[in-house]
Amino acid sequence: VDVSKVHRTGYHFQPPKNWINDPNGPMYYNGVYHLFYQYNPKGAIWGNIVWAHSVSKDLINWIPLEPAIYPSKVFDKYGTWSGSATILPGNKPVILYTGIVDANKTQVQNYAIPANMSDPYLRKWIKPDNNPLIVADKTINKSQFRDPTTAWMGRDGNWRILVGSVRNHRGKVIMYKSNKNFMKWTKAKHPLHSAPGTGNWECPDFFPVSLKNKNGLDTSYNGKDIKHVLKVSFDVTRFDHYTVGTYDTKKDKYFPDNTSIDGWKGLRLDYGNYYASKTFFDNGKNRRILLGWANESDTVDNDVRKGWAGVHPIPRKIWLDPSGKQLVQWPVQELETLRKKKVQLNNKKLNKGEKVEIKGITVAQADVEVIFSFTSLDKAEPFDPSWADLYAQDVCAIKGSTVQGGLGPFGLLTLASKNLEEYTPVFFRIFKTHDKYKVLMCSDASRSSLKNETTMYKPSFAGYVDVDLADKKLSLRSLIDHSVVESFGAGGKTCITSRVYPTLAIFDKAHLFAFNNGAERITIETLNAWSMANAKLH
Ligand code: DQQ
Repeated sequence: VDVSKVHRTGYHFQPPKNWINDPNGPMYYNGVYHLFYQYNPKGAIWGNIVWAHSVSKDLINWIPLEPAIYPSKVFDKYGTWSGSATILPGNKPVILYTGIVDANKTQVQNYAIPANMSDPYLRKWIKPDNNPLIVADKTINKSQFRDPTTAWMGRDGNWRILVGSVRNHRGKVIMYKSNKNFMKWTKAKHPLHSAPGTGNWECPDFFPVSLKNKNGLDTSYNGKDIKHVLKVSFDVTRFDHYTVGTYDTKKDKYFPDNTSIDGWKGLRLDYGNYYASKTFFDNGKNRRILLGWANESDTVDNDVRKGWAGVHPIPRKIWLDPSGKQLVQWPVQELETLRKKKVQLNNKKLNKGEKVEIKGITVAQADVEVIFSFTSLDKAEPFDPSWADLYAQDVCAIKGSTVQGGLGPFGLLTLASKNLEEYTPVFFRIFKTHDKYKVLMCSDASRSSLKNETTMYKPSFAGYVDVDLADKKLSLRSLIDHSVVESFGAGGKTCITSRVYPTLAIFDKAHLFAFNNGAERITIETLNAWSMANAKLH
């Protein structure tokens, strides 16, 4: 087998070769979606970073263009790092990005504008000579000062942006304000928000969400019946953490709600391999879209051998759950245009220890949606109080898919070899605490590959699912794509992306099962699974 091909994705975004990381400056402009991303034109490891550029009509099929922004000026000679796009009044897009100006990684914030507004793809970008727009003052650590957000306009008519930073382990988002011309930025009196002991905050994202419906809101929108979300990528945990809260426009500060834990133990956009994400408002379909990055979990040597590293998860629509406590995410509907052959299962019972194989589709490249049900919660296992301090991931490592339980584990065995030498289970397990139930969702890579190079990362990713079990149902959707298993629990309340590298469960040697390993009988109410066509990625 050709190592460069066997784990490549069929419909998750990746360029033909080399290293990719963060999505940058996503926007919908004149009917076209723009995706820029951190890219190394020279190899499969991080370095030589430029803003590669692809455009799309549907967020799934992409047309590659030349890099839009690359080091060329004194204010970005050592790197063009992450940033965001803002569409200014008069329909004028502008990009803010971080330039690296010296070998000490000194960071400044620059802007770029389209060279030719009549080019529908906006291929060429100009970096005017009045850059940089923002440099760090003496109070700021200038090598931890990056990733400007999309700007929003306050009621006073001034623009505001955030830049991620840290001081004495306190992560923070520093706010800058500019008048209408977008060119004159001054630091606000206070950071919009900060939290002790969280380390450097990368790739901040700050946006309003509706309390009324699933529609997205323009980033500058402010009014009744909304909440704000602050997402930051924690350099130390390598997860994208967020809180839901209130933006106090008088104090120009953000206050997380008391239902949102502010820090490492808080909510994550994805409980797996997902980082440096960014949203944008799609005014074509009135929705907010989330883009992210899933790094490899293989060794650097293997990345170099295969000649590529990094993929982007499927763009997700994102909105506030009616409870107001968390976000919900779902793959954009356009993904469904890739669905080909379909198989279906209805009302299939699974007793303890039973599994059923899903056959007849290309299960190494598939979209699977399933609804499980059960008749009683009585058999739920007690939640060990000593686990309260653990991360969900640690509980999943203790209570894996083969550890028999009461209510669960049940779910899917993805990218499985025929005799289960390899498999990546995605499953639920329901626990009972003193007064309620706790639903654990796992995407466990620990048995995903027979390759056991010591540095290969095979984590038992997991998160809890805050779901009402009154109807005794749990749904799961998994997007399987050779080395990606991207899963959505309970309609997108908990999401987990895993990167896995099977050696046997590849192409048509891969198998897919639904299983139950709990004492309570589980019913597959319906399972729909589709072969997925290749997306046009390059
Ligand atoms: N990646 C970029 C930085 C950002 C980091 C550099 C996050 O701007 O902080 O490639 O992955």
